[in-house]
Amino acid sequence: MIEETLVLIKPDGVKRSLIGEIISRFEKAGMQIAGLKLIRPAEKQLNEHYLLSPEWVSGIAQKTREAFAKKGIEINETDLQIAQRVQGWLKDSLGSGFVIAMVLNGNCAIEVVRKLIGATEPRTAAAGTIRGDLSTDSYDLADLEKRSVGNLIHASSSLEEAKREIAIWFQKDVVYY
Ligand code: IDP
Ligand code: MG
Repeated sequence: MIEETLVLIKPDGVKRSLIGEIISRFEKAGMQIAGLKLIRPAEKQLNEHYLLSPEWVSGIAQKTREAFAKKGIEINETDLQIAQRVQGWLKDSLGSGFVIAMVLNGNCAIEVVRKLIGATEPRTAAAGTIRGDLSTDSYDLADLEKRSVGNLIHASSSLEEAKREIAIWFQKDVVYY
């Protein structure tokens, strides 16, 4: 099935001059660029992109609690407090510089792009993936430095997420093939 997905090259990728390298990997895999721009995200876009939905709040809280439990630390915060803290880091990070926003179009674009970018944590992302090849950042270092993990890219992870996110970053100026 031909799909569209939203990809952001985050400020860490733009600052490291990895725009060409990253885009070429998507193109070589057969993705078409259906929309592309270099922008400084507005506060409204940051809030909409990192929306505090109930699913995201409980998911991120659970992940954070589990990570700290492994280190023998119990977190005395509500799920919402944990999620707001992480959301603050995410907004600071995505808002810290210029971002490449693009819509990619292709067969099974959502699944294929997620495969190409690799797992969320670059340290454990497989070699051959964008995150695995181009970064070494890890959750523990990010938590220590009170920031989000620098993993170069955002990509939608479901059809619903793609639809919602494309509308945040692109108006009707997206050109589809
Ligand atoms: P994804 O980007 O692989 O879809 P999500 O779980 O949607 O990962 O998280 C969004 C972003 O939040 C990640 O890309 C990463 O930058 C950051 N992030 C996720 N979990 C953590 C964490 O435990 N510590 C720091 N940053 C995190
Ligand atoms: Mg995600």
